[in-house]
Amino acid sequence: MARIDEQIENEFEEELELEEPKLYKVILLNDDYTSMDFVIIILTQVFHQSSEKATAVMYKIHETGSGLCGVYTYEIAETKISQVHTLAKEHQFPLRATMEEE
Ligand code: TYC
Repeated sequence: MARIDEQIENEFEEELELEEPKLYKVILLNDDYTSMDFVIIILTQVFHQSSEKATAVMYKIHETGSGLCGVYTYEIAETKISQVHTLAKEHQFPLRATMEEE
């Protein structure tokens, strides 16, 4: 029965293109030059984190080398990464972000 339900669901999904999109983690990397305040600004402005959460994530990155900023579909993750790199370049910081499939 479960097999038939699954088959019917698959047929519907194929017809309606309802497959869940893949999700990607956007990860910020530590470096020795970007200021802590700038990283907190990035986490609040680009990733919409509260200042408490942004501060905790910034220290996690500082202490362990990397940290999770958010989880998005591919295009949104790519846009966030490009915003981070553009803002970092404008402020002359070497801050880098990357993504990993969930
Ligand atoms: N390590 C940096 C410093 O000591 C702070 C920092 C935190 C840099 C997180 C990048 O993604 C980063 N100023």
